[in-house]
Amino acid sequence: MTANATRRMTGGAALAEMLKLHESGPMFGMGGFQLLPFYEACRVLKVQHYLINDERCGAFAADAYARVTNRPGLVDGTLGPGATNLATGLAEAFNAGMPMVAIIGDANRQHAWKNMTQEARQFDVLRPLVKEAIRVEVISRIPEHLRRAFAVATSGRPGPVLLAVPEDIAHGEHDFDAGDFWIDPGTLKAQARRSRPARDDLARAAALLAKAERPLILAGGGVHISEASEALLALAEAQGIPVAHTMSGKGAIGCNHALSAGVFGRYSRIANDLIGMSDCLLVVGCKLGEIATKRFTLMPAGVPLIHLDIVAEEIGRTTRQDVALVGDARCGLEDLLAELGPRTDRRAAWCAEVPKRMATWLDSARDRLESVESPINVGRLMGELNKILPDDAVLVADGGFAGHWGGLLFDTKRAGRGFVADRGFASIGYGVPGGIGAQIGVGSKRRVVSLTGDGGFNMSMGDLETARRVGAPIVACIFNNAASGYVKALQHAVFGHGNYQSSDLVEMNYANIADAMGCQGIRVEDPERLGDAIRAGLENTDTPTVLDIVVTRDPAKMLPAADNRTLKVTKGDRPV
Ligand SMILES: Cc1ncc(C[n+]2csc(CCOP(=O)(O)OP(=O)(O)O)c2C)c(N)n1
Ligand SMILES: [Mg+2]
Repeated sequence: MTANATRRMTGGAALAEMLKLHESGPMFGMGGFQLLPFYEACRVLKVQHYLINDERCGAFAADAYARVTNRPGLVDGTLGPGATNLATGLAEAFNAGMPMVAIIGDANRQHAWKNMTQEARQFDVLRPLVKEAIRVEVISRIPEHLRRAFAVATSGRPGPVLLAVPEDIAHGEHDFDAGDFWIDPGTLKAQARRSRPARDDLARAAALLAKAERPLILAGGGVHISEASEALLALAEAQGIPVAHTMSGKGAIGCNHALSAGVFGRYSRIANDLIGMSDCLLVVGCKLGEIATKRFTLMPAGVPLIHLDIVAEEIGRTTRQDVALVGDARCGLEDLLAELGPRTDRRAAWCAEVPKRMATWLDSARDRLESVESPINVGRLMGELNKILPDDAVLVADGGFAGHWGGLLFDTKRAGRGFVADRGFASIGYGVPGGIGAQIGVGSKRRVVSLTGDGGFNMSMGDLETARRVGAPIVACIFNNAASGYVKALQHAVFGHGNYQSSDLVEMNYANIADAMGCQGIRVEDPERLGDAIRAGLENTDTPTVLDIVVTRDPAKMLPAADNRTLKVTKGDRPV
């Protein structure tokens, strides 16, 4: 090819060509006129593209795909409602730091703002929900813009990038410079462009850790983005430092590892107590937001705190720190280990506290994990999943109780992102589309189970059709409590028994609905049948499976870690 060779194609085709070069994952979206040349080019170039039934679900699927692969999730929406439907999913990816590229169709610039159909200030609507928003104004710059989108999406704290493509750009033809179709291989995947903390900061952090008797690592989702699990485990084992995690950080080390202290924050097994006992906290890849800190009350004053994060200005945002380590989690953990030197056994007693306390906690949780109550206690479902799911399975959790129960009671059996919860924005409706994205991301050999409330399922059950069509045999476990349960439980706790407003759902049989949609539907009312139902779902790889699990309707019993009969609520307080 000569330096001046040109390639004549539409703007839409140039977009597809650049995505193909990026070897990026499947795209989820719903077409419209503006992006049709892009769709046609996806067909011709075999860029995998899946129709989704709601663009929000497309963004959720792309988000979950990104979570299990660290590669940018791809999503598109057409001008107007397609674009604005992306808002919730973009906010999730933005808050959770997930790499994503979202392409939206925009109005033909010949006629924009002349009451074009489907027109709205969509760019302004979505702008605050993405890390970078790019509007293509010059067709020849499409390759450059795509490179920029991938660079921004995968570097620093990853995030979604919006690319708005006016109709005349997507449909217009141009003699592109053939040499401009290149990519930067360093930007295909997060964590791109790693950086290391400053040497003197590392020395100060190491000095604090070295003198600590009871240090504790608090791991957030950044550990997964950085793929820092090995470095984390090496540091934890060599130095005798137990590891607690946020909901997004679950799997930072395997939950069944002797040093795993489980989740900390709003929900906790033993970790919050260990935080209270610790004399040095090392926070890694964690924003220390409301849930992780129990609304900013959990981190003890006066205990040295080291905060390692890729975003400099995130450090100190919610919680005072003694040492700020700015850099990639994996690099920072490797450097800390190198700085701390050889293995030490001097914290053996502190480390031994963890499995001892965990065993005591487990005893106290048996009433939930092994419950024989009917209607079924959600804890029993978690107990069965812990027993049955293969080590490499992924559990996706929706924004309602699913995330809470899963975050507290689910055990990943190895390090890595085995638990995917939409904690960035905590929307309900993530379970099914998140399951689809995760399944496509991990491939057909691994099984994906998703947890969703009935309310969340009602929101996105249309995409069970997508799951079936694209061949994603997810096992969707629906907590059928005939309620917007979390809301009802809060109303019960705050306003008292019987005082519920707009939190009841009608009784539904989701197994029948699944059957009618050509999926496997199994209704489970007897806790002793749960195990077989889960196994039947895992065995079926031909269609998605819906387990319609009838769980408690008593709002006093819905909260995973609190008993409403003893829960003390002061007015204006958020009880859980
Ligand atoms: C889109 C959206 N709307 C509202 C909420 C607030 N919310 C949190 S949990 C919840 C209840 C959801 O009901 P369901 O999906 O049935 O789950 P359950 O709590 O009953 O298990 C609601 C409405 C939310 N998180 N997301
Ligand atoms: Mg419900």
